[in-house]
Amino acid sequence: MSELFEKMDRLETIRMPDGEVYYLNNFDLGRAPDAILHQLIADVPWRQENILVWGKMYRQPRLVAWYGDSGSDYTYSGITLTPMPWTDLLLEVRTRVETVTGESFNSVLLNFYRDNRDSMGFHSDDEPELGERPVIASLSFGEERTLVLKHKLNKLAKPVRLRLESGSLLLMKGETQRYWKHGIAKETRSCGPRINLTFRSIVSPVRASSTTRP
Ligand SMILES: O=C(O)CCC(=O)C(=O)O
Ligand SMILES: [Mn+2]
Repeated sequence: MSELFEKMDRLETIRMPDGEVYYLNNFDLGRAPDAILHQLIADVPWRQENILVWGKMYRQPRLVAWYGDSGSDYTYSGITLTPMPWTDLLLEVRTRVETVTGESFNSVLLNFYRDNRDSMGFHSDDEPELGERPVIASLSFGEERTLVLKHKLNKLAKPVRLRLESGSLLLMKGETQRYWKHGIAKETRSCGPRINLTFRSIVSPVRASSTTRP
């Protein structure tokens, strides 16, 4: 992890057993988070995927897009995403994330939560192509939503609830994906749009995967 990141006074280390999670608000993107939100809503060719959960097909409750270096195919919940080439905006954001965290990323999954009914079910980012200890840098734009993390084995470990502010960076690394699941719940209140960018590094493309991410 970069010294720059460790020294940031806005950096919060989330206290949780068997996990390494950091949260930084007001991440310097060089532009207002809202401007980035609206550019992404307008420019990205968003898709709603069908996913296979326990043998049944569902419409994913959000829109997605996948960008990255060529060759960084990614398979989850029965779908394989072939990346679109990086855009100037995504490359600029990636450079800033890499500089601050000291990590490198070759792909990014974009999630678009249109309103309060969009969500992401509990899952771990533990697909084989992400390697042994995946490092995931997650940026949020737009409506504040709650990320809930639950320990997979230790029933005494309290779930962690994090409000992800617009313009924030969440870094998950170490054993986090092995021991914890995370997800974005639906909300009962009405919500504006939110876009989340999760930068990842595909270590080796793999064809099949059994994990599900409803
Ligand atoms: O929207 C979020 O903050 C979570 C996204 C996520 O967990 C994922 O893309 O794997
Ligand atoms: Mn995830």
